[in-house]
Amino acid sequence: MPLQLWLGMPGHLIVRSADGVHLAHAHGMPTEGSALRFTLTLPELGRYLAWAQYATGGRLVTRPFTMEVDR
Ligand SMILES: [Cu+2]
Repeated sequence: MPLQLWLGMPGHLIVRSADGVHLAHAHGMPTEGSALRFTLTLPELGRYLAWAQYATGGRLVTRPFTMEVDR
């Protein structure tokens, strides 16, 4: 399903370090098909909690995930 703009952007990403010290926000750029690409520079290696948010089919979708930054 095609992406729709949400708050003026095709996608939003909130990333928080596991210890809560760092918080980052990035906007997604559309790619081929319905994928989103986020570019983000994080201050430290380690585990981060993330939430990607986008709109499609007339509804808002929030996808939580964790990621391990090791390089
Ligand atoms: Cu945003």
